[in-house]
Amino acid sequence: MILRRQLLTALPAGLMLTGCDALTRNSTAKAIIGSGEQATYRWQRLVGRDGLAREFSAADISPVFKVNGTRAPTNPLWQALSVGGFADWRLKVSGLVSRELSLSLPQLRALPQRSQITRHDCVEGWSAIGQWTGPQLASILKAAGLRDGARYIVFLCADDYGGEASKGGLQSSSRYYESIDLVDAFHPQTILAHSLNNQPLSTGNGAPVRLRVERQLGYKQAKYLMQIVVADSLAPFGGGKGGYWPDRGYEWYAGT
Ligand SMILES: Nc1nc2c(c(=O)[nH]1)N[C@H]1C(S)=C(S)[C@@H](COP(=O)(O)O)O[C@H]1N2
Ligand SMILES: [Mo]
Repeated sequence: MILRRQLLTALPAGLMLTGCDALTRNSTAKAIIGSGEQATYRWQRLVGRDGLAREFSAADISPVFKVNGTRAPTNPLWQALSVGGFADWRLKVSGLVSRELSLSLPQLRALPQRSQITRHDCVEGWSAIGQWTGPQLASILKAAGLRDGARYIVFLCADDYGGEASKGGLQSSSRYYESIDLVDAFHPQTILAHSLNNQPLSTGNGAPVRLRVERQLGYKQAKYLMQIVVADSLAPFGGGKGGYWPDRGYEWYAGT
């Protein structure tokens, strides 16, 4: 509280705190607090930032939800699972957990479900609104039990992505992955979605299950999930920056 007060008294008179989200979206406030990812991250964590991403109504749902990045994984294991209707797909949960889990699609569907109509914002300049359904990540993490030292949840995907050079992608293709901190992991709108607009996820949109972490940009929404690792450090994964795009210079904390 002391820290927050000191920060507030540093704000110029006339800038009212109308709500964390309103403030963090306000570019003036952002500029005053500081620029860049670290400042956004610290500010949002400082004020708690447990607010919800905006939810929309069914009438707002985009007629087509664009497919971006990988459109169909070439990984033979994923392809075999897809041919089998994902009956043999299992989501592994490992790392700093008390109990490792291996969850089937029916098991994920048997957990309490959350549905949310949200807007997906890609850094490439397009947005789409869709309804996502699946269990909250929190219920899965509670079932696994986090051990001491747990700081990050890392999502390992089935696809290698090479990127498109014209879009700043590169170079060497490597396995897609992403990661979030525990605040986002236990946020109520953070779900493992198996459905988009009440249909099982299409191949393009990330079948059989993808992450939805609604307060962050498109590239955090990892598709084609295979494994979740609870970790104390991001260093061992990929290039060490916490995600396929963060390894290529994008912000790890991609708050909107
Ligand atoms: N596994 C995986 N997840 C991914 C990507 C990808 O290429 N592979 N692309 C990301 C990007 S940049 C965006 S904008 C969204 C696109 O999701 P969509 O294809 O459902 O629109 O997925 C994100 N998650
Ligand atoms: Mo994106």
